[in-house]
Amino acid sequence: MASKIRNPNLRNPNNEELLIATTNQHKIKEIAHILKGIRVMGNGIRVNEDGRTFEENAIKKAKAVVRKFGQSAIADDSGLIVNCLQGKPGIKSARFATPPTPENLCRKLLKKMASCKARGAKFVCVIALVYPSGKVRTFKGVCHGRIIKKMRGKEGFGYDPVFRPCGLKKTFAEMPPAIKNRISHRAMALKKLKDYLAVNPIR
Ligand code: ITT
Repeated sequence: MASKIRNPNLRNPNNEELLIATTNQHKIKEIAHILKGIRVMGNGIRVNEDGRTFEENAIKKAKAVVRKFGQSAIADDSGLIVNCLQGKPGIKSARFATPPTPENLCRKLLKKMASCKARGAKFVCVIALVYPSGKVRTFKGVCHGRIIKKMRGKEGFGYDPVFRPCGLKKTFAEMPPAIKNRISHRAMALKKLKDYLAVNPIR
């Protein structure tokens, strides 16, 4: 359930903006960049992400913020699915290492994959849009790639230093944010949201 309020803006949301239910500042930055033309504001309420799927967790996060403010909100649940690890870390990507710094996450992943020859993986992002009426829409984006053997680059967050998208030579952490924000799982999901909002404006 919703427990801890982490964003100081929580008490004074601007009703004209699209609320994003996240506690992750990197996501807010990427979402704001990708959703150019739509004003966005992060409002994170920590929820227990105990869903079985990205969809369930994204809906749960968005619903917590909708309950708090009585206005529509979106949430992002995302993660890395690695083929040779039977889909792990998957929906548990944020909590795969302790503390979950990018360094720790990447190191643990590389260690677990030490003997993996096939290094295919994909990032998945599900954006949930929840209305005060309870109506829910979800939008999914996927970015296929490979896990390289050493961390490379300083941009981005999470597993970016070890993920190289298909057809490109650089990891997400080596490319300018503008490039990642054109091709990422988050960009794909948000493009579907944007297309939906163009036909179904919130107000
Ligand atoms: P919120 O739940 O508050 O939004 P979170 O970071 O806990 O923040 P998730 O539960 O969706 O978000 O966990 C997603 C994790 O997957 C994230 O913490 C990263 O470790 C990883 N991840 C997701 N998208 C990523 C990306 O674009 N680049 C690198 N790692 C990513």
